[in-house]
Amino acid sequence: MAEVRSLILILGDQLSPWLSSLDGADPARDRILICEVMEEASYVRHHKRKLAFIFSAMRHFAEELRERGFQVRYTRLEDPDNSGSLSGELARAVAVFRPQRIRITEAGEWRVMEMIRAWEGVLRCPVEILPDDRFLCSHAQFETWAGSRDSLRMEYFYREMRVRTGLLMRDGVPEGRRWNFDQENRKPAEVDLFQPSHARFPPDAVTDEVLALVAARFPDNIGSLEGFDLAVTRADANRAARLFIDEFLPDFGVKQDAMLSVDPFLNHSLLSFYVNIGFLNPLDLCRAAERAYHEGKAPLNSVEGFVRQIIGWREFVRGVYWLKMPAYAQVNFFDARRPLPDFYWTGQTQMNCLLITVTDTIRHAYAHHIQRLMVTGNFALLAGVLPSAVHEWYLEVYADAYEWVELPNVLGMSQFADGGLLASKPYVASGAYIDGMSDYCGSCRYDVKKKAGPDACPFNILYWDFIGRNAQKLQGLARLAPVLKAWAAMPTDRQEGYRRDAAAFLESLCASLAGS
Ligand code: FAD
Ligand code: DLZ
Ligand code: SF4
Repeated sequence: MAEVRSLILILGDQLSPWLSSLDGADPARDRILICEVMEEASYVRHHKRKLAFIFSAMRHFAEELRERGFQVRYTRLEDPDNSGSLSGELARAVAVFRPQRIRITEAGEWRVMEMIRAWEGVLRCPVEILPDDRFLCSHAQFETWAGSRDSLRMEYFYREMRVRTGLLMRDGVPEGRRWNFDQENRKPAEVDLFQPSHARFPPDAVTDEVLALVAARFPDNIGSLEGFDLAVTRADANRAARLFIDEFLPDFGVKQDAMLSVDPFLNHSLLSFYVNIGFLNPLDLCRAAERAYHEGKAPLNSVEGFVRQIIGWREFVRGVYWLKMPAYAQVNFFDARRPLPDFYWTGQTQMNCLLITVTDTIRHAYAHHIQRLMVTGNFALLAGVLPSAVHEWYLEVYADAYEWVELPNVLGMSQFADGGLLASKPYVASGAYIDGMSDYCGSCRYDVKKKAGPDACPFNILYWDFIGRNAQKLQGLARLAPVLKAWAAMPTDRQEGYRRDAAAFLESLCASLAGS
């Protein structure tokens, strides 16, 4: 065998032909390694749909590289000599190819980077670790931006990203002379009889094989494989992106925060699966949205909102993750200790908003942002659930979840467990918010207007209990000052009533936990 120059290991969320480790790769002299391993498939109990999506996407991507002339060594999960770990599979490939060096693009997760850093010593082969330039902001650029700030605010970071990328900029000024058009967004939910349908991709033979594998090997993991319809090739992911830009982007802004029982997707893009796995390039996606604006096909409030999610929030949370890990995984500002209620796994609860959000999650391995933030996240925060348990749930149940994006969204944005490093106030709300943005409350066993007694919406009770319980820790948060003032002015017997009702409700959750 001719001497192999580079052995290029491509991870399951690095499925991009423009990956830095593939830059300059030579099909004649280099070999590619892609491996399905139990270690990655089981470090948390991923949703079945997430596993099927990742394995099928990996298998299709290996084929795409072969069609481009590359020689790909691919380990399937069921291969009898699969060692079960990335390190083990790499060692086996090194023994076969005896490459001059190993090349890898840095991993998205801290856990995997620690592993990679050990390889050179263990394998006695040079390991070249390249930056992941699929992200628009490098670690060094983010560190410089963060500087010595005590709190990091996405809005200011986003403005710099707009200037840096030139997206929606005109002569150095933001398009429409404003950075943010959220005032025009955030309309409540309404059934739209003309709502278009999102892209669906029926399984091919490769996906069918993977579905059978996941069903057999992961029978107890959460979720359903029924009606699996995710894109597992780059070509199909691009089709989904085009359909989003043409059909859904125009109303993306106004419907962004709405929640509707009959439609879990509304005008959301459902593209995070494909961006995070590497099928779609985030900058190209933003440029396509910007083009739609310039061609008069989508309004500025929608296009700006979409671009902000990607070059703003997505890059920002990744920056925070790498700036603050590994300590970030342990934060617990409110000292919350409660276990995650069982209904997060089953959907069995009488709270209709949670029933719908968890059922959507079990079915699709997807819930949109406001469901994640203001229903499941809001409830866990109000109830005082242990942040690491909340984090683990989110990492398991969503098909777009990788720790670099999930952890800061959960611990920072949703649970305020970092004490305000990432968010300016905790995202807590009573039932009125959910009622205003959704059609969930009308058919709920609880009464969203009631604030006391057994029929009162639990969010109303838990909200004030949370404020009272944490009043001291919340002092100094300007955006919560009116709420803290209202709590302080509340008659003691009403405060006591909230505390009592909350304790009884949380006790009933514990009882159902014990009985489950
Ligand atoms: P859209 O609403 O269509 O948004 C467009 C794109 O913007 C998304 O595809 C995504 O790439 C990006 N985006 C939007 N918001 C965020 C954000 N806050 N952080 C990063 N990217 C963002 N996103 C993940 O990709 N993986 C996660 O594991 C994840 N966990 C979350 C947990 C919590 C508690 C919260 C509040 C948010 C989480 N998000 C996560 C962010 C967001 O909810 C999802 O990106 C979004 O719901 C994906 O659906 P979509 O593609 O239809 O998004
Ligand atoms: C999430 C995941 C899963 C389920 N399986 C694999 C796998 O078998 N092989 C692999 O290379 N990657 C997998 N991944 C993605 C990795 O966990 C991912 O690279 C890390 O989350 C680092 O971002
Ligand atoms: Fe959720 Fe309360 Fe509305 Fe029921 S009444 S759906 S618990 S917000």
